[in-house]
Amino acid sequence: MNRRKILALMLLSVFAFSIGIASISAQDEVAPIKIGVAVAQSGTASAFGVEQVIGAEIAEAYFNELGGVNGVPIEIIFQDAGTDENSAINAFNVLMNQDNVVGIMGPTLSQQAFAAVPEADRVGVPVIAPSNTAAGIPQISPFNARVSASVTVLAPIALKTAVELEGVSRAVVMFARNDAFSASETVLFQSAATDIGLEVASVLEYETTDTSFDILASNAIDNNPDVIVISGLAVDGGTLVRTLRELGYEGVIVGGNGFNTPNIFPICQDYCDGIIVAQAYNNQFEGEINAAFRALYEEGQGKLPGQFPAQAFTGIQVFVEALIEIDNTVGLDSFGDDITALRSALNDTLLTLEYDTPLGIISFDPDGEIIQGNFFVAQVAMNDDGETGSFALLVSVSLLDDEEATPEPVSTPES
Ligand code: 1QQ
Repeated sequence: MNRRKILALMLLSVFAFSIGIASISAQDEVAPIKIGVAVAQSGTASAFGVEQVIGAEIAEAYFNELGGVNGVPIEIIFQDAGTDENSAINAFNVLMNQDNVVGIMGPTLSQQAFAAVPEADRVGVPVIAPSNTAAGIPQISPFNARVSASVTVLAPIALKTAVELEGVSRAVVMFARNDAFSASETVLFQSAATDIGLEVASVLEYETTDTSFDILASNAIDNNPDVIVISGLAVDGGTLVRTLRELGYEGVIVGGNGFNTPNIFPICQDYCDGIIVAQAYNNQFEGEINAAFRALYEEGQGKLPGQFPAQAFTGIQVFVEALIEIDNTVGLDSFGDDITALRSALNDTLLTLEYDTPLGIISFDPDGEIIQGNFFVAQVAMNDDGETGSFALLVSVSLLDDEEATPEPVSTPES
């Protein structure tokens, strides 16, 4: 081969090489689709929020591995929504107006949703609530849907189980009056009590910011209840449980959705043992995507997932599958730079689909209320170390086909 030919070949291969590079980097540079996540990464609600972050991160990796939105990756942008209303409003505004996300999953608390969702409504950004369970959440805005089953569904199931399994008859009901979810849930607990013939001896109020519960707990115990039903958040609720037990209460405790995180275990420790709580997710639920989610969570966390990361995963799944549907029908490209139109199409589309998720098959009613069939009642079983424990499955409830099954109790260690 003469030098000219060698040179030509070298040039050709450099050219081919650079084309290769160009096409790879062009592929890498496809702008990802940005989805905002505004959950509590600070303050007391981070007891729930840190788990939601994990669920969202697993979803991001999982769906990108599957090809994202027809080859376009998703990118989750996190903004700490804190524990109060203003932090949630700020996080929403940054995500909508600076990060230009197509939709937002958040915030953590219903109390924050009533303040922050109207902001998204004004801009026209679809919001998926990962954990807002108060009555009226989907109705805040046509742009708001939730993957977190309402207190309307969960509260009666928990109370009915306590009556059936523990034979209780006289209740004291307690709730945090400064929290929208707790104030909403207690109404459901109280009416469910009446429906099933449980006497409510007293209804006692407190605030999530309270730190000493001695007087409140004594009041409750003085009413001689055999069941105490608590609607609060994780830190206050866990501390209240500990105080009730320290003051000698030995009856049944039913906790609301605020008790659905293993992050209560270090708070009430051994005293968490036995708390009965209704759940919208159980990690033993059979289904391909739940098995995949559970394995990824366990691989990263060394324990099995609870309800909050599962709902967060599901919220991201809803956005991804709705975006794929839009791409398959009208094409994402057809929106050009018109993010307002894309956000609106995303909102319309996500409400119409059915999703096979770790929570089971779900869909939405026209308001954005979740339609879900599978629910569970669990009982906290603490380990000997007094710091870790699990939500042991007591009852599975299938609402869509009206079938109720009581399986063998299964241990599902979340921590
Ligand atoms: C709500 C709740 C809380 C327990 C969420 C973490 O259900 O605020 O609606």
